[in-house]
Amino acid sequence: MTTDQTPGAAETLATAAASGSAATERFETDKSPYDAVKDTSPERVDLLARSVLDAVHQTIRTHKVTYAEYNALKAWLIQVGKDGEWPLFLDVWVEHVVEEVATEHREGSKGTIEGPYYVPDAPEQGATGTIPMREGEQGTALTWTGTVTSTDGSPLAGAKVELWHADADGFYSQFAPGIPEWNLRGTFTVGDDGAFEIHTVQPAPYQIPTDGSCGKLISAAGWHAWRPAHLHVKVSAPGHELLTAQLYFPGDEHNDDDIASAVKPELMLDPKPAGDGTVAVDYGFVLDPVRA
Ligand code: MBD
Ligand code: FE
Repeated sequence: MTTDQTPGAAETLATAAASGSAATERFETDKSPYDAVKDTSPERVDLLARSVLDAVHQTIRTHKVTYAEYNALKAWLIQVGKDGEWPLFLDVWVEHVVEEVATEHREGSKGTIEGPYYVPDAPEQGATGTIPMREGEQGTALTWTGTVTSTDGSPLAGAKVELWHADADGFYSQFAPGIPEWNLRGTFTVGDDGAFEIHTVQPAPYQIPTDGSCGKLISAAGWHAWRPAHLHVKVSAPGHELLTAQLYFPGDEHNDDDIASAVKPELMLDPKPAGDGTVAVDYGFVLDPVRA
């Protein structure tokens, strides 16, 4: 045992490894991914599969990939599955382009990726409420007000704002052990005026787990593992497209080099001191009606 390895650091490593496989288990409980594409034609599958393989073949030819590199890739891909890190890998390095394509027609609020740590049905807090948190939860208290409207400006009564985020140590409840089940996860349902008032704490910058296969890629490539501090939301209302977004904070050193490429200028929250040691911000959402 080395002297610079504190018990706290060791706990952090164990926790990071667990988060990856917890995300895989959660995704596996959802049986709908295949149902949603059951009518996809063989022509479409052929087109997409060939297109991906062509890109791989092209990479090998262009860069003269060796057998040693091919075998290292094979070993690494096997290990990503064993580590349960496919959700992490895909959401960090692929999802942002899927989100871009899926939402390019929208006129309402910009969204961004969901990431691996959403859990549906977080406890209801009403239009004004405090997200579930522990006694003495670390982080500056944040009051967040806003409204949910349609693209024509009308308030969307009954809209839901589902909020989830990491704690000050970068851990998400239900994915890291030792945190109350719904900690920093809540559902806020707006009234007739479309307004909400959410009380939470400001999150800290976040490092994706570095002790598994994704971390191995990051260190082998000389990248970093950081995401800027962020709040995750899903905003929904009847007859409107679901908005999945994240909100960021100006001045975060990782806003310009998010490992997950999920920051957009429209997604900045700029809380101001409220005078009592807390901060406050106003930021609302505009949802696109579902097209006929
Ligand atoms: C996260 O918290 C996250 O938001 C993303 C996109 C990937 C890994 C961890
Ligand atoms: Fe996150």
